[in-house]
Amino acid sequence: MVNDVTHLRTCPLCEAMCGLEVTVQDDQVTRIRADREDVWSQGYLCPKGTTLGHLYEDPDRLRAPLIRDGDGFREVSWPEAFAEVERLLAPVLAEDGVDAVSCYIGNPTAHNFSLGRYAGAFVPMSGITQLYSAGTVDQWPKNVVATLLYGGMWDIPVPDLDRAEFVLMLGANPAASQGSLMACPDVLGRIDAIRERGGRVVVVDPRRTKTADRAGEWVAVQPGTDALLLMAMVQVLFAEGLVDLAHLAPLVDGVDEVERLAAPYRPEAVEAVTRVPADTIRDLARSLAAAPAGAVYGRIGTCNQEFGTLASWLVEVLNILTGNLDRPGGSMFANPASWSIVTVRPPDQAEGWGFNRWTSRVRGAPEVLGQYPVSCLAEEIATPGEGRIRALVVIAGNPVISAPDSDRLDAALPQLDAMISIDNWVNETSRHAHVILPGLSALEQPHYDDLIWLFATRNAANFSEAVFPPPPDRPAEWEILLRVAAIIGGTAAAEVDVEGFDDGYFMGLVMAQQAQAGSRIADRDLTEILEATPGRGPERILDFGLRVGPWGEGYGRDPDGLTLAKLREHPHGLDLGALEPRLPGMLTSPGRRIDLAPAYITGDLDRLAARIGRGDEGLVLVSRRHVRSNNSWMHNVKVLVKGKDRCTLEINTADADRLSLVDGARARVSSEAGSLEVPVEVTDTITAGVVCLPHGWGHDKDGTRLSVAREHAGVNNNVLAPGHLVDVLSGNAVVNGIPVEVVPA
Ligand SMILES: Nc1nc2c(c(=O)[nH]1)N[C@H]1C(S)=C(S)[C@@H](COP(=O)(O)OP(=O)(O)OC[C@H]3O[C@@H](n4cnc5c(=O)[nH]c(N)nc54)[C@H](O)[C@@H]3O)O[C@H]1N2
Ligand SMILES: Nc1nc2c(c(=O)[nH]1)N[C@H]1C(S)=C(S)[C@@H](COP(=O)(O)OP(=O)(O)OC[C@H]3O[C@@H](n4cnc5c(=O)[nH]c(N)nc54)[C@H](O)[C@@H]3O)O[C@H]1N2
Ligand code: SF4
Ligand SMILES: [Mo]
Repeated sequence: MVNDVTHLRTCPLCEAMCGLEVTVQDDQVTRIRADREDVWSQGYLCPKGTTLGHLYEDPDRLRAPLIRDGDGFREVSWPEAFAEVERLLAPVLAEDGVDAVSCYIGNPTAHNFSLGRYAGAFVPMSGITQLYSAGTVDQWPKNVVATLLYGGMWDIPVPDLDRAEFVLMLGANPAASQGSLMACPDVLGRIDAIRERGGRVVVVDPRRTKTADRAGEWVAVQPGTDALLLMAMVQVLFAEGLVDLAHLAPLVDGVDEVERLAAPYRPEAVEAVTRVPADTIRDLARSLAAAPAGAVYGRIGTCNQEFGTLASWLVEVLNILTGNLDRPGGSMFANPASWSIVTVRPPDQAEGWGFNRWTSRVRGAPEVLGQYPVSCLAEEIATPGEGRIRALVVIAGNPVISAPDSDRLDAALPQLDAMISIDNWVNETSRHAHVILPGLSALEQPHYDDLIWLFATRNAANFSEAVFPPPPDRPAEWEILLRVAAIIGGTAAAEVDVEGFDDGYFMGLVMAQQAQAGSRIADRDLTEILEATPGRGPERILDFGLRVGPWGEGYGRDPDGLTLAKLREHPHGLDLGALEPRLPGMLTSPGRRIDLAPAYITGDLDRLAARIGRGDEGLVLVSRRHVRSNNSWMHNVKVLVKGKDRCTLEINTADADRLSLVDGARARVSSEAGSLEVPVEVTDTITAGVVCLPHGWGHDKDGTRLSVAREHAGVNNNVLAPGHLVDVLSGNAVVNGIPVEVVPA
């Protein structure tokens, strides 16, 4: 049409980072389709990417701040909202100090241009010491392992899918998730290509997922027992003389220790408990060792479970013992074009890192990488006494749905003296807030991923401009974060100098970068860097990150190098090539060596050994995702939720027959934590003894403003997840492998 304007824009919804072509007419989105010329995604997209316009236009999306008014909310101006934040926090801070204030950081933070870069400012500036996040229902085990093996909590290698000949995938379903801690558009296409070039992909999952179907090889596993399966593969490698560290040999300690520890785990010793035949385990170990290059990759199914850290550790151990770490076609480290603060060791952490430096007030849970398990949050709010959390800032999170023991958290939040949600909707969590501060819609802000490029299967860079100008009176989320942090830190709401705080934060980033080993600006004058990097907010940080990054111009060192201005000349993105080996240079572990058998991890092996003797547990529950859903927050998009009910309990035919359940009938599912009713879906794509619910549903609570989601409410599987169940080493929630009882409703 005549007035149509087409914008290029990276989809911010998941790690695939698809390039989109967004066509608009005035302030309306008329069409979204894949950008076929995007150098990274090359025309790939999923059904969610085309709904950014629906999110933008959603009448339920908040465009102004809300403050609590009786049982409901009232729209207010931004100055009024920040004044209310100050008014609510003042007594808490005066009486109990900042230790009574906590925050929860949710998943979209990792995908949001502003929030991602300024969460790192919010925490130190506010002085908040008790921090919770979705990370402890997600990848905390991976963070622990990366820290202990490679030195940094985000040093997580990814399978080099473009060159691998053998991939063993555990607890991941990229057909739904589109890849996780593995940023790659069109993972299924990559799986096809591996098979076409004569390679193999094997999927280990209690469910025969669409990913397993595409891979053509499915290994059904008993939930929570991946560590035993992987340990037996390690045993086979040693027993059959298949260990070959190749280029890694000079860097790695502890190989003999791993051999000794793995010795008892013969495949026959674990086949009953894992339900994986010994021959299959031997074949997997031999195939990995024999492949010219291959990788083991484990994701959320291997993290959100009883032995999350051991399983995540063994993924690395197998990649290392077969010489596949850091080799093309193996498991490699990406090299992001833009330097990120997330790669810096926190100032309070010693070399080698300390765990259990302090413990939680109520249950005595150890701190792990600065956080307690998210399941502690409810009790820390609800249990009276000194040190109780009285105020909470929720940043782009919905823990009432996403955290275990969710009914307890739902009951605890109303006991807060002050709750501030930085969120774009009134949902199950933010309905408890006293103040809701909405961010801009994705299309109203620029975009460049930060954290996600650390997990890319190929190096690239892509910046997108905002599609729509932000409404004139609306602060971006980085500004909201700075203002709230400043208020918690003791500045009067009316007096917050956002630009001053932003300059302070930016200077801190520059100094942190200069202190890094190998910094290209170590000897440069701070004011010179400041003057050479004009601008403000996340764009300035990005420009700086690109300049000091591996392809950057380095403030004059390489005049042809990358800057934000140069990247802007590539609206379809800039391809920076296949992953390249980065060891030992990128290691920040003590002595730049890899300790394959850290005592912190191997100390948990007795618990694993004891699992072998623990018999059949009856039915256990696991979680799943669907490509048309995104955690808890996209169920208000009509085109995504329409059609067949997707919040069903998957159950195997044999179990259904035994329990007199038929497809479509309702079942009551109960665990020690709670109980719910849900329609069943009888299917042989799930192993007998396992049932499965998607996570992120349960939108029938009063007081939300999600008109579409309410019509497709579903049930919240975290009502069933007992909060005390955590992976011991990481504190990560166990939401997979929960014992449940199922009866006809
Ligand atoms: N049983 C079970 N539980 C799980 C999981 C599981 O597999 N099984 N998975 C876990 C995992 S991996 C994760 S990451 C967590 C997710 O847990 P959370 O991060 O707590 O939840 P989300 O559903 O991602 O909610 C995101 C919130 O951010 C808001 N939001 C969306 N976009 C924006 C934005 O741009 N700005 C702002 N300010 N707000 C925004 C939404 O309205 C919503 O309130 O759930 C975990 N919980
Ligand atoms: N469409 C969509 N995409 C998403 C999300 C979403 O909600 N929807 N969420 C995003 C987020 S925050 C994350 S963290 C990622 C997660 O991305 P993935 O890790 O790929 O997550 P899932 O698709 O849930 O697949 C996990 C699989 O683990 C299996 N599983 C459960 N328990 C076990 C076990 O004990 N052992 C093994 N081996 N397998 C097990 C489940 O059956 C399931 O098939 O997805 C991201 N992408
Ligand atoms: S796979 Fe879908 S949600 Fe993920 S980035 Fe691409 S279009 Fe967006
Ligand atoms: Mo996640």
